[in-house]
Amino acid sequence: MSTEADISMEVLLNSDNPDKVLKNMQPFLNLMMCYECALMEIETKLKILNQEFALVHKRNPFESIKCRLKKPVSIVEKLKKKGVDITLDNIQNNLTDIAGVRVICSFPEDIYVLSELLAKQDDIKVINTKDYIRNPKPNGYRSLHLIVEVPIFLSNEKKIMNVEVQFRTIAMDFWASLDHKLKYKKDNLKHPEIIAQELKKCADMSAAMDYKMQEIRNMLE
Ligand code: 0O2
Repeated sequence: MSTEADISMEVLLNSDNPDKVLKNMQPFLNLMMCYECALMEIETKLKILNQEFALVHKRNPFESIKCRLKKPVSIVEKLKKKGVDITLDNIQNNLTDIAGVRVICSFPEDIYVLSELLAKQDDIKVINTKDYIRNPKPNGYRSLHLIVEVPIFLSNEKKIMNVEVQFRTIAMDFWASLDHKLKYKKDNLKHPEIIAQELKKCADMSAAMDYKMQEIRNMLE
């Protein structure tokens, strides 16, 4: 049975400005608030680990952390691509990357140390892992992706929310931002395949550099 919120979600399909429509929808805003709280929980957990590492091991396992909520337009696009109706339930049941945290580490080893420490916390449940570092994508993309469930405590309920946590090194992040540009400019390029080949070479070189620098760090320690 369709709820009122689901029906108003249908309005989006015919709207020229889904961002504006969605911003006026309280149930949607409530859901987004929950995802934002989940982001804060994960960010705090990671910052606590960083703080402890700085004191105990005299190093920071991550350099920076970025949190983002998926934009309404991208949510609608992704649901359409999946061929499901645009409803709040479908957002929660079909999309696991509404809340996204990107953790940028200096060294590949730190990615695994940090992700394991996060994963073993007793209020966290890892529901999916994609290791694009041990198994890079054919284009050279490297990152470790975890989908985790984290509880948030509101005034009258506890909710379990999904968060996508992407771990990558500074070099992997630098590469991914350039690759992202290729994705959007592809149609206007004469030879996108040549750029893709060059990017793949860069991905392999920077991965080699990541591991070489890690070896040096380990020798220094
Ligand atoms: P945005 O704007 O970054 O969020 P799924 O989310 O599981 O339905 P998929 O593609 O199987 O879809 O998930 P996957 O492989 O885990 O990738 C999800 C996210 O990883 C992407 O989000 C990107 O952020 C990043 N990513 C994956 N592959 C690549 C790549 O080849 N290059 C770059 N630069 N980033 C990549 P979105 O939704 O695409 O975009």
